[in-house]
Amino acid sequence: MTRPPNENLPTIKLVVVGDGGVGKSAITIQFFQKLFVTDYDPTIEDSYLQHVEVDGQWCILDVLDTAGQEEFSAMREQYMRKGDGFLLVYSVTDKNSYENIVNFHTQILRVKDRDVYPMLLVANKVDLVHLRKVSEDQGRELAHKLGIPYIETSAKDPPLNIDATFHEVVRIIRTQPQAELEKRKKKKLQILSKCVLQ
Ligand SMILES: Nc1nc2c(ncn2[C@@H]2O[C@H](COP(=O)(O)OP(=O)(O)OP(=O)(O)O)[C@@H](O)[C@H]2O)c(=O)[nH]1
Ligand SMILES: [Mg+2]
Repeated sequence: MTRPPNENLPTIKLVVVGDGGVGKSAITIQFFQKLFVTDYDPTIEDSYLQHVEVDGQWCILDVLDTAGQEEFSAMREQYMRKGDGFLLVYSVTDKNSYENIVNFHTQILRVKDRDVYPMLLVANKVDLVHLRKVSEDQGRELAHKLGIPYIETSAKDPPLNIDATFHEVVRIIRTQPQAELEKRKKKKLQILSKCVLQ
């Protein structure tokens, strides 16, 4: 792999959220270490740092793998403040984890005080076909309702869409601020033109 140029690269902070046991750590470790962790060891908080090239542009990816277990939920607001973008992960074998996504989404928007924020809905464990409880249609429907993109993953070997997930959220982060700025500019212009007309 070619190394990034020795210059000041932008750091992108990603936060991986979702219920306990959905595979947040498995996805993150598969991306950073290229291996599948079969044991379930509930996370308190882990972070990973790596130079990553997405669409020919290098950045430093700073990923926070969070605790899904309810007992650590008090830490949520604090890490949500730090994220430039979020992976909202549920397991297709766990309906509750799917239903809970809306709470993570709402809390992120509230903490960020924004109507939209870079997020990607991640439907994990799609390799467990016979245990699947949430269909692709249901996943896409939720993503549509939340106004965010959707991707299906498996952290198990051979991994499915793991690199694509991290690359996609970087793309969303890179494009969203511009869209936000344009929206604000438009709003400002509308207010100005109203003032001039009055
Ligand atoms: N078959 C399969 N198992 C998975 C997949 N992802 C995770 N697992 C398994 O599911 C269990 C929980 O995975 P974790 O990554 O530890 O879950 P987590 O979301 O980090 O859980 P918390 O740290 O408690 O929030 C582990 O036994 C993993 O091996 C997947 O894509 N397919
Ligand atoms: Mg974990």
